[in-house]
Amino acid sequence: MQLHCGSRLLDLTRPVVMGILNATPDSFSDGGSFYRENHLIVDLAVRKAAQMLAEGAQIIDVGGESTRPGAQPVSEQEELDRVVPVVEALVKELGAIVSVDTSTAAVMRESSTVGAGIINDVRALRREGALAAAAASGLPVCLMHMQGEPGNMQQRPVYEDVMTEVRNFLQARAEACLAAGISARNIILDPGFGFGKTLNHNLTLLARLAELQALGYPLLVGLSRKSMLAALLNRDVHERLPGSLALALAAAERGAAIIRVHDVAATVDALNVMAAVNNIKNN
Ligand code: 7PJ
Repeated sequence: MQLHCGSRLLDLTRPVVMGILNATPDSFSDGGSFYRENHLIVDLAVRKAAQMLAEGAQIIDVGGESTRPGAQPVSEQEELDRVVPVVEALVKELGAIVSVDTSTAAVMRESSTVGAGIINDVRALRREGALAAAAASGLPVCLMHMQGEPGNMQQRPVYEDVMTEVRNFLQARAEACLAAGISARNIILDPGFGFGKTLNHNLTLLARLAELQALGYPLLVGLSRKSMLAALLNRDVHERLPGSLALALAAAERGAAIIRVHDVAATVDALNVMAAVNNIKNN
């Protein structure tokens, strides 16, 4: 299985790591890293991305909107100013496969113009103009499930049957993409860990991830440092690496194709060890 990410090919025969690059002043675990006196320094972002690529990341995910619970919304212009120069620099200077973490049509359009390779939308292309912008880009799209909006999603998440509801939502969004002219081989699905989910919802979705694989699209998971680890282990955000690795491996064992993480080197090591074990098992 291969994804055509603009001019780059991404091989998904084995799980790959997507490194997180937050071009935000306020993300929950590493916001503001590339800001000095309130100004985004593109070069600092390029250096961080270069390090993640050297550690084995195959994709760099650039986001300009913090979606942590309760985060402030960002204007379209502000998001463009944060994201587009970073995407452009990563493509030009590093030749990286860049995914752009956005729900905003204009950001999708301008990012694809400067060489983005994947559109990653936590709102699954439900915002006005997003479906058309994504279709016009010709790029692969990641459709994520979220209950509610970042401002209210963790207040009281309720499902009758979380697995069925997430699966039906993702299937319906994939069908909307097909109807809008997006090719089936350009669709990636994501259950959206932590986006309107209790600990139990998250664990159920992870334990039963293989059922989502049955929809026939590659799966992306974002579990890195998420608050489900606070609920499980009572750890601060910078003490969540061991827990994040366990979640990454659990997801990879259940068929996740793309693992979105902050800690690239450690995750690549863990996946390589898992692959070595599975290689023997399958012989
Ligand atoms: C996710 C994401 C995720 C996808 C964020 C964080 C919050 N995109 N963007 N999946 N999470 N596709 O990193 O904790 O889980 S932002």
